[in-house]
Amino acid sequence: MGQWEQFLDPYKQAVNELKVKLKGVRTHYSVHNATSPIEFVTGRLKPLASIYDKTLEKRIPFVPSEQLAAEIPDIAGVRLMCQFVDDIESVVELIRKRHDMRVVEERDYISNKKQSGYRSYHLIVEYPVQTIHGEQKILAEIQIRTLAMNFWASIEHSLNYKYKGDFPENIKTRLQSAAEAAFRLDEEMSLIRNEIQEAQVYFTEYKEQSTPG
Ligand code: 0O2
Repeated sequence: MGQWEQFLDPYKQAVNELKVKLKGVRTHYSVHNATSPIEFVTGRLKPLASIYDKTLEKRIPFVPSEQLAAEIPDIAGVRLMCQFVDDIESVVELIRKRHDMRVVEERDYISNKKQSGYRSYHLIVEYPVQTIHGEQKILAEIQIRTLAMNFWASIEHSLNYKYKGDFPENIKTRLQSAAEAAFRLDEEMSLIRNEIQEAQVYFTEYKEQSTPG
């Protein structure tokens, strides 16, 4: 097996485990008839090509090493989407309290949005993976954002891929105003949060009643 495959294996394991565990949080809320602050969960292993780009940016050798693992803390990445901005703090608190991972860094790009318009809350956690050689603590990045923030970030990410960060002026302006619109959407939804959640409870009960068995 290749050196990279061996190096990345625990990261792959961590992404899978974190996805199962954090999806489990959503299920626990549901069985206790409570509204989950997590709407959905995704995860990915950073592609080797993106790891390579990061090593160039950070001027570090592109070899599997402790230095690379420390400098690129998002090789294992999990994303948690929430319906409302206030849910983000609840999710962060939930993760801070867990005993199966340890938060080592927090970046609040919600209070301090990035120049691009990007908003999200990032946690770097230390997560122990059980390997055949014993326990290995690895770093993973958990990004927590609303559905609106996620929509904006996904679109911007694909455009970024096309323009390599060098956006034409009109696209840059559009993205800035789209980020503003996403921010306002989050604000509007927060104002009618109770109304929305009551409707969702009603809708879930209705679905359960009309499901045979
Ligand atoms: P991918 O494809 O998601 O893996 P640093 O170098 O440590 O100062 P860095 O590495 O940018 O800062 O870390 P940061 O700011 O925590 O951001 C890491 C990840 O957040 C990015 O990973 C993106 O997923 C997301 N992100 C940050 N800024 C933006 C942005 O302006 N637009 C979008 N769409 N996403 C952003 P990667 O490695 O860039 O990409």
